[in-house]
Amino acid sequence: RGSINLLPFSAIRRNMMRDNTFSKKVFIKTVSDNLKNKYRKTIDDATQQELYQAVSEAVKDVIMDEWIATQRVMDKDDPKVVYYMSMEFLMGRALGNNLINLSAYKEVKEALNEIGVDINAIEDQEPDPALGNGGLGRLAACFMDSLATLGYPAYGCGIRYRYGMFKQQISDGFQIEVPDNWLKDGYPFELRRPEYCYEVKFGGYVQESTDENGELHFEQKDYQSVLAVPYDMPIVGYDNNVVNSLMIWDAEPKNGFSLESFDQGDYDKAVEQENLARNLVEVLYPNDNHVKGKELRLKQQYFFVSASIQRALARFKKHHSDLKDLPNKAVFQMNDTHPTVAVAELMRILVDEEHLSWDDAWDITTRCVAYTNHTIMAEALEKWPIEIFQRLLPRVYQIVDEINRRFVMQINERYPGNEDKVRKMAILYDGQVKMANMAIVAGYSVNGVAKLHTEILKNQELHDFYEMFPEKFNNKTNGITQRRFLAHANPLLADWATKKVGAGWITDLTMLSKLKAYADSPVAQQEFAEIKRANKVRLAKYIKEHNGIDVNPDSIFDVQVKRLHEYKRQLMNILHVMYLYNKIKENPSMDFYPRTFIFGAKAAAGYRNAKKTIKLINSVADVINNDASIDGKLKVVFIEDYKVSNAEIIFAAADVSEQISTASKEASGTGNMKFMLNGALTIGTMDGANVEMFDEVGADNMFIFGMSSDEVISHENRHDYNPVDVYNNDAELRKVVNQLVDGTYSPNDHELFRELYNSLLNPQQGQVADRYFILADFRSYANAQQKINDYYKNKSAWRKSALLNIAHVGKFSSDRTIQEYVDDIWHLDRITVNMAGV
Ligand code: 6GP
Repeated sequence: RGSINLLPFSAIRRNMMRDNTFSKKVFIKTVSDNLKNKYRKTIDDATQQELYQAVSEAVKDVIMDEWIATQRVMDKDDPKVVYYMSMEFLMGRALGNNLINLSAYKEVKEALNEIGVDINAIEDQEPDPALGNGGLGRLAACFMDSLATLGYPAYGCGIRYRYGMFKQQISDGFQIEVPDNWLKDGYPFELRRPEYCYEVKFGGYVQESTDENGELHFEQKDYQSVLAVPYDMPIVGYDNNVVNSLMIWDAEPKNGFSLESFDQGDYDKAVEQENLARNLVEVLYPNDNHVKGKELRLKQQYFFVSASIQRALARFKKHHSDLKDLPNKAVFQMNDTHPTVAVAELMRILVDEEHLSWDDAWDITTRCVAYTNHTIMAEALEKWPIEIFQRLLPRVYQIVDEINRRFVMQINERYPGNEDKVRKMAILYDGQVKMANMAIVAGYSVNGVAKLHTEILKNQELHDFYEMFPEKFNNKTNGITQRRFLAHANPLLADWATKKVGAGWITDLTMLSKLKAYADSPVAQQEFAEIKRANKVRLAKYIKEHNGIDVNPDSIFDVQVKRLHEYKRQLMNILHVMYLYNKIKENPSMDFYPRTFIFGAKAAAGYRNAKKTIKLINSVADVINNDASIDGKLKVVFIEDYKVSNAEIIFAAADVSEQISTASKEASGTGNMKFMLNGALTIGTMDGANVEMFDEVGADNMFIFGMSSDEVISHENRHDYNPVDVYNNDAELRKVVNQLVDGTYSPNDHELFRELYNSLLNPQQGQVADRYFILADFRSYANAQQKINDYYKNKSAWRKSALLNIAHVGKFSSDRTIQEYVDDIWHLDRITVNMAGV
């Protein structure tokens, strides 16, 4: 074993190796033992699902050793830990990713191959755990991957929703939401940890009492409570033996029927506690960049935050007795305002349970919590009616009230008599608890997620706070993990890159800059083109299987995949498709490179315009795809149930990446980076991280169009944008907009798309016409699209640009982002996990 420890091989090899060669035999033996013990089956009669479970158990066996070793190091070294608190973790499938990070993917693939098992089919058996909506949740998942890979001690803290994001079905062109029971077959990569249960209390009232020393005590009485039970998921670092944990909390009734309640004869209350536990973690709220102040959601927030902080403090106390050391050992990063109640909960525990003075508790808390803002969309700002907050969390509310009282004093000191400042900045105002304000007041760091976004926060949205606390504000441009989105998603390109520049890019994405040397090489261009084509064939096959549509892999694959939201402007994209279709019909011989427009997007269940946009895309697809007269030049595909697992296939196959949000609205975007990594060229606005992509890759390799964020914001402030003018002055655009309501795409119901039409031209009460400047930007969008058409014909130029995109993607690794968080905010030390002797 001694010699094996010297080898730079992953753990799976160590376990499954004999004489320095990977023992496929041992691996297969493990799999078949698992099948026998779990199902009383052999490899030959096992189902694919059973094989998936058995393979996963074999892989888990390897992970467990590293997980134990990592925990041992954490116990021994007692390093500072980041707790990444997030309502959402959009992890995607684990099996393939774990194998990649154990650097055992190829070996296992071959081993399975030898017994006639296709690893892709096995991977497809895994549910795609969608415990998140979109960008915010996926970012959290990328961060977990990078933290482990860089060797930083971290816990993800979240909720184990029984039902994550719904499964999307398309029926007659409409979205239907179907529950996604991801746990139904059992999830092999989770570990129930009943030994770390905590009680979380809701409701009741606060009883005040004075002890013999005259000290005040506060006790929550007559409450309902649940037991929070954590499930840990391993987060495997890349080839470094580090395995961090994602702890997601399940809720269970405290002890079935609580005895105390029975003593009081309060049967109803016992039943309520049962129901509370059942409902609490039942389902993820399916809104992206939007909140509705639902009581159950506040319960979810407090539930996972309270449990996570209790577990963090218990860990801390194993090594320390003085809570003043907490900021040296723990930092709580709040992923948007959703976990902001952490501020008050930590204060409550320090003051009520640990008996610290308010000032000491505040000093500790404000050195332990930090806040990330992910959006400036007003509808995403969390505000809770005081009535709900106080009823649900009576003691926590008192603490918020005191934090607010002291902060308002501070505002008054700094701006005497300025009620406007109080109105804008107070935590409690107008009968509401404003979570962002609490996060900023308590957090020692406030960060945006791209340069432009952070500037907008400082200069507009959060300007008052910036003036008061400039030192808190900082930028952390988002990133993505290349392990999932290149190594796993695009093995052909990954191997090719490794051949050209070595494997270093897997943990240092800037190494891809060496590809610049190949950008002009005809051979490299050709190789890249073949890989892209193979990936397009793979996606075409997926589309054929799932949508029944034939698409031409030699057409331009033009892709917009992301949540459906008006500010992301899928509507502009499909209007432009309608516009192209009109042009082709009018002039069949016009110069036009065949194009396949691919969409994928889930809409929040209650978001009417978003759902209508999905229907519109499908209706346009129906008409265009069935029109033989255009000779297949134009195709439109809406991919059902867009999720992490099919995203991986989609990014790899894209030629054109649509990043067309109204400037200033997309805080960063991360899909944009995944496309770039896979050699797609971006058509986009100067919004979010597009701006920084532009800085990296330059105007020659990206198609920028549309109004700047300054222009958008100034129109918004001056209320001087009138889409009717644009409509009147552009006949082609007018025709397209009219087609929304003339039956071209809805012959049986001309009114079907009236709401979309109205959103552009006839605002209903309380709305703004074309709030997202679709008509304003349309012409410049169409022009940029025309440039793409022309440029693509120049194969060598296009491929060169694609290669240059890949070569300049280095900055957008989440490894870089995490290193910045560590340097500027978290101040963590790396751990080293040595498997010698394990
Ligand atoms: C998203 C932003 O919309 C997106 O631009 C960004 O890349 C992502 O967060 C990660 O930072 N925001 C959300 O998903 C959200 O719900 C509250 O914000």
